[in-house]
Amino acid sequence: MTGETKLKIVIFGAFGAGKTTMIRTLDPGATHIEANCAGGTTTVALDFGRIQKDGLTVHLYGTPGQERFGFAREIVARGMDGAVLLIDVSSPVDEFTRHLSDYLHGAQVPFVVFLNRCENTGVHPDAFSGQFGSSGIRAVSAVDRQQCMDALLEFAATLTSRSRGHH
Ligand SMILES: Nc1nc2c(ncn2[C@@H]2O[C@H](COP(=O)(O)OP(=O)(O)OP(=O)(O)O)[C@@H](O)[C@H]2O)c(=O)[nH]1
Ligand SMILES: [Mg+2]
Repeated sequence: MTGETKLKIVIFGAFGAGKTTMIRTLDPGATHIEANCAGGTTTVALDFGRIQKDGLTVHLYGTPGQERFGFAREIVARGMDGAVLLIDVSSPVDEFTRHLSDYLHGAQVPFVVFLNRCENTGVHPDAFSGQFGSSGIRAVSAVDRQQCMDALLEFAATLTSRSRGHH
């Protein structure tokens, strides 16, 4: 066994939840395939970024949040070691986010919930706990590099301890 561990982590979440922003924050050199939409851009295929830390390489993929890009989500999800469900706490949990949560539970992949936009005033991240089964939950802001890095590496560490001995 060599010292290098590679992980594929895929970020899911509804339209505009902040997936692309989070990957850009974690890896300023990340690649994005997007289209213009009202008020900004939307991911039409994927985001890809990379994080390297202490012999660990995380390949980070972002999925499109629009429901009609389900085929792209399936392709991007293949072979993932872990998943992040990103939730915008500034609006109520929608049907599609619940669908993603059910899908990830069914996929039997380790997954964690990141609550986004927690820096906004008047939001109540605590109200979201317990809504996504037994998965871990963490409050972040996709524009805060330190918070995103801590949350992602903490999740990655749970995956490397699970996979130790299998690779
Ligand atoms: N203030 C603040 N704005 C955010 C945060 N995360 C995302 N945004 C903004 O929200 C908008 C949508 O963010 P994106 O990162 O494009 O969202 P997405 O989940 O990739 O969206 P799709 O690819 O369309 O599903 C952008 O204008 C971001 O700048 C955050 O944590 N705080
Ligand atoms: Mg996006």
